[in-house]
Amino acid sequence: MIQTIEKHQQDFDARIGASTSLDELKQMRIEFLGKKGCVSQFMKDLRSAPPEEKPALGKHINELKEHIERLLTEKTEELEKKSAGASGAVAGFDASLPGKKEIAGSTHPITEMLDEITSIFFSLGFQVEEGPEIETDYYNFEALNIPKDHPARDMQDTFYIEEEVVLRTHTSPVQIHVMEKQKPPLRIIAPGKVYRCDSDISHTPMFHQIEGLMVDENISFSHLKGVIQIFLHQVFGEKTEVRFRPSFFPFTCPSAEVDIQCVICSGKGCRVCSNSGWLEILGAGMVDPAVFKSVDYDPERWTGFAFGLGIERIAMLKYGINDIRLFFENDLRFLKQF
Ligand code: 2U9
Repeated sequence: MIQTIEKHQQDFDARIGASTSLDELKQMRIEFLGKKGCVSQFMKDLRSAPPEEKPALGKHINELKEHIERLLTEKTEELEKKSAGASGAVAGFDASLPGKKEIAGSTHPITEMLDEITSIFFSLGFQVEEGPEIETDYYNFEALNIPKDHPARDMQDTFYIEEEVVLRTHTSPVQIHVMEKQKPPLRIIAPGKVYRCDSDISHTPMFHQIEGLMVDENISFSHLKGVIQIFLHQVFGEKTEVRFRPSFFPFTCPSAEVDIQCVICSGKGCRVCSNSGWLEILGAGMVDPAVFKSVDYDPERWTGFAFGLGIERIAMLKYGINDIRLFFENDLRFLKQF
């Protein structure tokens, strides 16, 4: 019997050495270790062997069984590794199954618009300045020549934290802080969140602004027109018509509102432009001498222009969005379009 056991081991060793597939190994496991396999048969034969031979025979059979199990396990791992290497798979991973789609995040359309506008002004030599969203009455109103009885100061329009402390209603206080610290020449933009008590289809209590300020000797309204025209052509296209209308702001004089030809109807007149053919895009003007006095700039020597625009409004016109609230509802069906 010992010779038969050894013969089976030699047979097994030859076959496992030559085996090349996992199917072959499965077949060998059945043949050698299965219920009807040779190891089971040796165990049955052991029962009828002479008692004095039983211990040695049992030891041989167990050694054969352990030998077969060990080699089958080793060879299985080796062949699995080989096939994983070839297909790029790992154990327990089925490369033929459809993959899970990774959902990638994307930049918010307002951030995109802010970045686009910032980089246009950056290319024109403007530096980005930031400041606090909570401001004193002085920086938000007083230093900007906004009189005590101005409607913007009303509690209906401004969020008050304390009597003299507000959520900034525009980013203009940033320019005041910068002018207090730096002497001209200056070329800065101030992007950021601003707050006003207002909520409807085109107003939200928080929105984003970019304001710009350029101060130097001999800065004129022509410089303002040139910079604004370059900016609007870059955002809405080189052929976009731009017009300046007289207006009034407490912090600029003269002041203007700037329109572009309606991007929806190309000036023919439609619902979006209230049939005027024009869309109001931003406000601008020459810095009022009273503002320069409050930061100790000599208005006889320095002149400058300033402008302000709402990011949401520009994004709505650029992308044809009719409700500002869509920007803040975080509905992925809306956000994924940008
Ligand atoms: C300083 C001096 C002057 C900033 C300006 C406007 C005109 C303007 C509005 C546009 C749409 C606000 O978001 S909006 O509602 N802004 O029309 N802003 S001039 O003038 C300044 C700023 C700072 C020191």
